[in-house]
Amino acid sequence: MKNVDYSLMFVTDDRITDDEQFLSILEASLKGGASIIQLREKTMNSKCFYERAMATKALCDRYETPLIVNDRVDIAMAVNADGVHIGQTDLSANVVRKLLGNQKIIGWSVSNDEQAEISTQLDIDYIGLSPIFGTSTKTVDLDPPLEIEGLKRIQSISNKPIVCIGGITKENTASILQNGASGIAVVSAISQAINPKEETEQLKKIICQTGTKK
Ligand code: TZP
Ligand code: MG
Repeated sequence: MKNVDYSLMFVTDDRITDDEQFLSILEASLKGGASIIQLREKTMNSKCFYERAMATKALCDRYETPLIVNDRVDIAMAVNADGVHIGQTDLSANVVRKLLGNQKIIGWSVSNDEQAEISTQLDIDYIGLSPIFGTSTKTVDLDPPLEIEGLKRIQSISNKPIVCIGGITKENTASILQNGASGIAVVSAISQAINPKEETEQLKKIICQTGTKK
């Protein structure tokens, strides 16, 4: 599995603890056209994380949409997810590649030019440019927003597909895609929407109208 559509990544919201509500939002995002799902749980114990990952994988399979797991290579392997997203303080990309093999997706967070430079040497599939704008969804380990200027710079440094995250809404999606990103990753735009399916559809429409870097 590779040749991934990064255009619309829904990153699940770990503030939603109720399983039924969690799965209902996930399914709405899949119905609305999310092209890839990232399961992100920052506080769950391993048992609960695994159970949520199994349920998430089953739903993603039903919609033939790839699933990647944030941070946890063990959970990704346990549920046969399509890959992982790792940050600067997680296992190194080399170690993760050894564990997962060549067919899986590895995303790596980049928050500055130096990390973008390093990313060119790594065996990873995309970089998660973080944060592009201000956000209140992530509160720890958050660098200053890169804004469109930062995206333009990093785009000229990195040879990897760029998926932007942080404070992305319908209003700023087009400018991100017009400045070199291959996709957007959103939490609250979808998870906190009154109608998550409609919101996903609207984001998808903007993405289709604007186009993405391949
Ligand atoms: N990493 C950088 S910003 C962020 C993560 C997980 C949160 C993005 O959430 P939102 O609600 O889309 O701003
Ligand atoms: Mg991480």
